[in-house]
Amino acid sequence: MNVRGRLTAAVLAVAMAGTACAAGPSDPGAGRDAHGARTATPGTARPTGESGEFLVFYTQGGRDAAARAVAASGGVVTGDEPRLGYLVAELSAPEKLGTTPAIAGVTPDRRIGEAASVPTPPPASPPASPTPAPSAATPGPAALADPLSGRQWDMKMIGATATGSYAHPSARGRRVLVGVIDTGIDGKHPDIAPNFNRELSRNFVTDRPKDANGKTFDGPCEAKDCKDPVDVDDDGHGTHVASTIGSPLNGIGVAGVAPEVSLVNIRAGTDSGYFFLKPTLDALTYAADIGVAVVNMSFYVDPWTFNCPNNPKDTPAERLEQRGIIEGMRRAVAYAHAHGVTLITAIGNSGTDLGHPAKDTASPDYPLGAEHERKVDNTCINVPAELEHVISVSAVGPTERKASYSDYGVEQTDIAAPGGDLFAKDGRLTGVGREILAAAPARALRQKGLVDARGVPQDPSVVRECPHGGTCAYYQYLEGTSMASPHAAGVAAIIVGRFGTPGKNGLTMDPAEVERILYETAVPRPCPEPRAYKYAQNDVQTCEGGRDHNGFFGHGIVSAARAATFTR
Ligand SMILES: [Ca+2]
Ligand SMILES: [Ca+2]
Ligand SMILES: [Ca+2]
Repeated sequence: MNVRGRLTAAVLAVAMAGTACAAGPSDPGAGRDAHGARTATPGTARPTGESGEFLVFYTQGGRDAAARAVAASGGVVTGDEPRLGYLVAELSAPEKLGTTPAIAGVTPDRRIGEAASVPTPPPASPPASPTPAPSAATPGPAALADPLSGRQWDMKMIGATATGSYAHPSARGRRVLVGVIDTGIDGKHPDIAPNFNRELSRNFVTDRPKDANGKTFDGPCEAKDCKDPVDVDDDGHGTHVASTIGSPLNGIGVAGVAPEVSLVNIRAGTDSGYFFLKPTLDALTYAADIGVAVVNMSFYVDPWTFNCPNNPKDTPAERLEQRGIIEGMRRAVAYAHAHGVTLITAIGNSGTDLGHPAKDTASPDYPLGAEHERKVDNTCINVPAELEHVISVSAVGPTERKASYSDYGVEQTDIAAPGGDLFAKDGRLTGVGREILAAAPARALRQKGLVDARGVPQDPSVVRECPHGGTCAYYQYLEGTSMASPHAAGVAAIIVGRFGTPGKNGLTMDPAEVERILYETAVPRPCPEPRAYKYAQNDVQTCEGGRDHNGFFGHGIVSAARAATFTR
């Protein structure tokens, strides 16, 4: 799974073995998508298993040649996405397209079968929680700390506090659309609702109960057509990310970096935490088309941690698939960037120097259990973290030490932000308080057994808050570069809020300028001494670069306080 956050202690012990995985969700889009690329003919139900549908990326001017090659291989073109230069096609022998010069990559569209074969789940409508009225009035200084703010060491570190950035009403992200490309957002959570933009939110994913081999994947569908509403997050990852970016200053729960932003759920992740190519492309083009100013991407595109264009250890079809992922995401990111979207991503949780990757043990992660160890080198890339125009964020813990799980490397690390670190410097496992606290959906917590049927938390990572007379809501400690990235996205939103100009649905600003100010306002942090930093017996990571830019912290740790007062 490619969500870049992880659960706390128990999971972490396993994760320390080397892989980056978190608690993950989700699945790619089904049926129609709002922007043109017709996917499959509605009604052509596939029972279970993989779709025979593929995204065929063609080179510039190569559309017709690609279509002819599809036909010659016995395939049928069923759709077209000219913005990103690909055909959707039914193929039975994708590897046959590998020799066509006009074809840049061929990646399966891992859609699912129709809902017919899906067991009907309980109606499970989430408990209605009162939706606070939009925060029309700006809270006075006295109201500027929410009840759980004392636990938010991360916000203190970056100066998102009552005496820091919150003290500047123009630096709270008002009129800035932030797109959360993730597993969804619990739009009814009382500490999300006031800033949740339901109108613009979209879900490009259909739940997939089982994987291609019949193993449980997303599990039973919660919605009757297996398509979750836009205010649902059955994993919790996306809600956590959204809360860190923009939970309101409303007298309950936590507060986000930019507490007046407009949070748009642009869902590309499955309930189970997977982000396949097609919904991710759809999410990026959608964000660009509606005028989103900042997008957070706390994931990598499944099923490959490292995408190798030409690894002799991979089959011809696998090579074509990985080329399609690289090329498709490269085009989608360029499209979004050209439309004014500042793109921010988690760098990854493998503790790997992305300039010197040597092996990948986690791929392919779909179908379940298909991963195997293979050698990789620096021609293989982690997507989207290693793409041009994408700001990659590494994670630090409460001592500002880079967390051992965080990927790094002077080649790809742009900036650092708090993501949590359960391990003290002496290697001791410590309490969840060293992780990031943010909003969590009640239903997801119940399904994971973290909250019991009576609503009582069953794990120290979960905090329940029951405001005077109001409905109880939940918050959860998580850690990962998934949790670091939204801090940077929040600061980017502060910058757009201060310097942006009116655009399509909110303020807009040249992403290159946002990026420049984000780096200029970061607090530089030098490499540790010695540079070969020893986290544990066999875990030595080397920080390259100077004070103003290095492989552990990039340009430094993001600062909401400095962004709030920066003058250009
Ligand atoms: Ca679901
Ligand atoms: Ca709050
Ligand atoms: Ca690299």
